[in-house]
Amino acid sequence: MTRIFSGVKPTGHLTLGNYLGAVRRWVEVDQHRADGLFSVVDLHALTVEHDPARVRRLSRQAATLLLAAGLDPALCTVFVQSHVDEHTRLSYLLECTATDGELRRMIQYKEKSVRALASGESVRFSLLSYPVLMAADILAYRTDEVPVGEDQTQHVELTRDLAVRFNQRYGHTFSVPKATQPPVAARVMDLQDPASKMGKSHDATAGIVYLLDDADVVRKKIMRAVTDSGQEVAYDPETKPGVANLLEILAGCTAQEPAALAEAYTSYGELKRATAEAVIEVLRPVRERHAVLAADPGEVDAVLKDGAERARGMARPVVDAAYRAAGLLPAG
Ligand code: AQP
Repeated sequence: MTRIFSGVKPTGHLTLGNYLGAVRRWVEVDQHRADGLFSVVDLHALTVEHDPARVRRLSRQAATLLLAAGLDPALCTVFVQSHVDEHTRLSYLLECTATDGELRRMIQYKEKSVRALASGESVRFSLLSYPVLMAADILAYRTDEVPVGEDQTQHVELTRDLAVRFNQRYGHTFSVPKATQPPVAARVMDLQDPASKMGKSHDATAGIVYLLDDADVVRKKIMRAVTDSGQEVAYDPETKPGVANLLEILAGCTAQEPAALAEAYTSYGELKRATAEAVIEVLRPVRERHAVLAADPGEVDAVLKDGAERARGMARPVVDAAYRAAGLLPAG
């Protein structure tokens, strides 16, 4: 059976970008057709300045939202990354496989190190090494597919390179995974800045729709979205990035084609209204289930405990095999 791994990092409240680019597909497609592992990758949230209490809160909220969105523990494994030691155990071996040069080429490292320095913070070493930990997250499960938004494809490429290199050096140990993307909305853009990705850790929030925003807030954010010059509704990401983003969001919510949808609207106002209502309808059940689950944190904890045990059982033999292959003496 195909093995799938993917995750969200608790660096902020989950966004519409996370949902349309990743989570929705995990729920509607991936958990039904494959052996899926879906993780709150909390160690990745420590690569930038963080407040421990906030990371803890956001980790619980992210796990609750994954379940509220429809991940079913009877069909897949939902767990928190730091509960399974195998990820960090394997990460070191992969640090011994990766090169300094290839990590410095990672776009996210370049962007986030500039952001950290601009706000007077130092750049943590883990910001450079985190794609290696992400590779460990994936390779520890002999993963075949990694369903992610477009922003993560470079990291999955690195993961493939590390798997191939390790296998060539030490004998076949890892599956070589591939990234998969949704047909639309693989890169949802910020509503106030259609040149930037909608990211949950970004400071300016007016252009970001969060999964837990209520209907009025969603409506306001979408009605105030930046559009483009001209008045014609057309799907052209190059010359009309704001309108194209709205069409992608609407297409993602209604399972239609952005170019075909463009023909149905004659004004930006009409398109915004339709997009806002579609988003509100998609998020409504998620918010409602989240409220029920959040009232019973014990149930979420039980799912995470069970998920971590299952994940550990899958990762342990793979990581042990990697340790032996690399020449480390078995503990006996
Ligand atoms: N805007 C997006 N459009 C489509 N997919 C997206 N994803 C994230 N943003 C978009 C996908 O959601 C999954 C989890 O994302 P993440 O937690 O790794 O990253 P983030 O939400 O982008 O959070 P940050 O902290 O703001 O991250 P940076 O600044 O690193 O981008 C992934 O599959 C991701 O592709």
